[in-house]
Amino acid sequence: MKFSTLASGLLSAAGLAFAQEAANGTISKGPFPFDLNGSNFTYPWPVNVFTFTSQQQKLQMAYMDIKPTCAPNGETAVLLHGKNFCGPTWNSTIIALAGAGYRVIAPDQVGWCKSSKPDNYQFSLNQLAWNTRGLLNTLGIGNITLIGHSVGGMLSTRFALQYPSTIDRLVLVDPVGLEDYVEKGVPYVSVDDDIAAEAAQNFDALKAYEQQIYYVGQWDDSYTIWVTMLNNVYFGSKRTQFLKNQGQIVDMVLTSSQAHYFGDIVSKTLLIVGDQDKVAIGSNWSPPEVAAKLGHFNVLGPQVCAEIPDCTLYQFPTLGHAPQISAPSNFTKVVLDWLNE
Ligand SMILES: *[C@@H]1O[C@H](CO)[C@@H](O)[C@H](O)[C@H]1NC(C)=O
Ligand SMILES: *[C@@H]1O[C@H](CO)[C@@H](O)[C@H](O)[C@H]1NC(C)=O
Ligand SMILES: *[C@@H]1O[C@H](CO)[C@@H](O)[C@H](O)[C@H]1NC(C)=O
Ligand SMILES: *[C@@H]1O[C@H](CO)[C@@H](O)[C@H](O)[C@H]1NC(C)=O
Ligand SMILES: *[C@@H]1O[C@H](CO)[C@@H](O)[C@H](O)[C@H]1NC(C)=O
Ligand SMILES: CC(=O)N[C@H]1CO[C@H](CO)[C@@H](O)[C@@H]1O
Repeated sequence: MKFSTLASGLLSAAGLAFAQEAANGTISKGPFPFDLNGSNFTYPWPVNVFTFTSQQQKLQMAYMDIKPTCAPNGETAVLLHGKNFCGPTWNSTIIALAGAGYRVIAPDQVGWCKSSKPDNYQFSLNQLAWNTRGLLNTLGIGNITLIGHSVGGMLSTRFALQYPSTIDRLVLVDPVGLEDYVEKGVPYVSVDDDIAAEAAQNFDALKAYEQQIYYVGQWDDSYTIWVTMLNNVYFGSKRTQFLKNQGQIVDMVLTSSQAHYFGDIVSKTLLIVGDQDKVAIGSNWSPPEVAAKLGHFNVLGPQVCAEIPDCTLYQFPTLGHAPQISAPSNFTKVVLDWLNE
């Protein structure tokens, strides 16, 4: 019913149709090749593909669509991954939400994982939100609980601003861009430099970064699968396009700050941060005095939550950038307790 309201709105009111403009495409349930668009990771649920036209080309977004594993509550949760992640990194969150009656949609964004890696694409948060809203429209899904992590949290912020009437609740998990990196002094580096940095990545470098930044120096064997999944895309069949897309995405995050819009979010919001999180785009190429100012999630969490009109803050004192991976049961409890309020 919620979707028919949305759809009739789309058809009846030109103004709303414009406000709701989104990708329009088709769904395929495969079967797909083992290596789908450069990722050979076996996803924990079946992969479907949304095909749509964007920027004069056919593109595919891969996604998982998980049914509730208990009595359905009629609601849909949409989970947006971060830069070094894919839909499956939400594994434990998906299990918990489906177990609480939610239908769960976990897409891979264009430029990541099992989705298209276009040679020529103008990445923007607005464009990725347009793609994702189109997938949901095509599935007949109106209102959602939107949960985004890291770059996916920044994207969720943009999504909530762009399609406010389709958001029931918003959960931001260690989102990047709680601060405007450029405003704080991060020097601009070119997309070419960003691509070169992507090309220098390998398993050991990814693991070392994740250990230091995501897991506060700790390592658990259960984290290794996510480094392997990511590294196999870096060295997979779409390596060249992937490096370019990821470089473009770094540029997008640097140059598309949403930090000045938090006051405009109308959705009921839960902001979850790990107080030890230090992630900041550009901190590794900024002068030390600039880098020292960046990525203080323990300060940024309270500051940003005070700007969002209807915000609840949850801080994990001992955790870093990925609480849904490092403390999955604590994380899902915080999310479900808030959703059930
Ligand atoms: C989406 O595309 C299909 C096929 O071209 C068309 O029939 C349908 O009207 C479009 N829907 C919207 C909402 O634009
Ligand atoms: C997802 O979680 C389940 C339950 O803990 C586990 O059995 C499975 O291996 C996990 N899958 C991935 C890809 O992590
Ligand atoms: C979506 O949810 C919001 C918040 O609960 C509500 O204001 C809005 O009317 C709903 N939209 C639709 C299309 O059901
Ligand atoms: C997946 O891709 C990576 C990178 O190309 C490769 O090293 C690995 O062997 C592949 N895995 C399988 C199971 O084919
Ligand atoms: C997770 O919850 C348990 C049980 O309440 C608690 O002992 C533990 O400190 C929590 N861990 C984190 C990282 O919050
Ligand atoms: C750009 C690209 O290679 N896209 C492919 C992604 O996977 C789908 C499904 O197999 C293919 O149809 C696309 O060609």
